[in-house]
Amino acid sequence: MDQKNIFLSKGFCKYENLIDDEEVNKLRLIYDSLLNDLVSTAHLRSDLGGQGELGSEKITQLMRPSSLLPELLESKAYQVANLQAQSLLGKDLVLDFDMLINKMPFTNTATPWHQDAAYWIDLPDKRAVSCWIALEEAHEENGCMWFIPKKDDQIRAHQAIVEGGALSCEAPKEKAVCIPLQPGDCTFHDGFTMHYSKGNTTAQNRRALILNFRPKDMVDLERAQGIDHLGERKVRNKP
Ligand SMILES: O=C(O)CCC(=O)C(=O)O
Repeated sequence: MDQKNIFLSKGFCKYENLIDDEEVNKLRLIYDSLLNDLVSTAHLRSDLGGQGELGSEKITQLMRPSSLLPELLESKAYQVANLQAQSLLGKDLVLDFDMLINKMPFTNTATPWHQDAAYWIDLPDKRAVSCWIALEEAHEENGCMWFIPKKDDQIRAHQAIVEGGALSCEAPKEKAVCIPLQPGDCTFHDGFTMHYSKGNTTAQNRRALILNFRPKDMVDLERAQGIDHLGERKVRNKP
């Protein structure tokens, strides 16, 4: 099966070498400068792992980095990810939002099982795909992605385990598939695909750049309702 058919049947797939080493290195520099800039990024970042103080988050989630650095939108990574997203779900897919999710060394904090669609408003066109790009080798010990093959587009009941933290749902964990990646590789997952990552038990950061794509009409509809992916984390989509 090719990647597109794997994605369409399971709700996720892996792409090797989405971006080359030169692009990985460029993105690492940008990534680190944003992570270390606690002033300009303060309004964009939070702790997906709970309520860590600014700069000492267990899992740093930094939303819309391209709002600070618009040149990211023209970068190779964003361009090729958008093309792949279009090849998976249609030519009308555009970037909805980007984010950085970093797991700091030895923080050992899992990202709980969830479906991304739980964070989003219920849109009439449900096509959406997230591209999770590894900026270093991602493996079980530092928190690579795990997915449960998708059966349908049903949204599960979600709740935040820690107030303000990540949303979580019950998941048939025995079906989970672990997807280790090399730097520059990525996974694509559908908004309804349950996924999770273990904590980072290593001495290095686990840096991932995540780009979410959906039909342009749906992005327009979101914006018209004030959804810009900068607001609080909460359940917006229920069974
Ligand atoms: O990076 C992680 O640990 C979680 C990423 C995630 O949940 C996502 O990309 O939707």
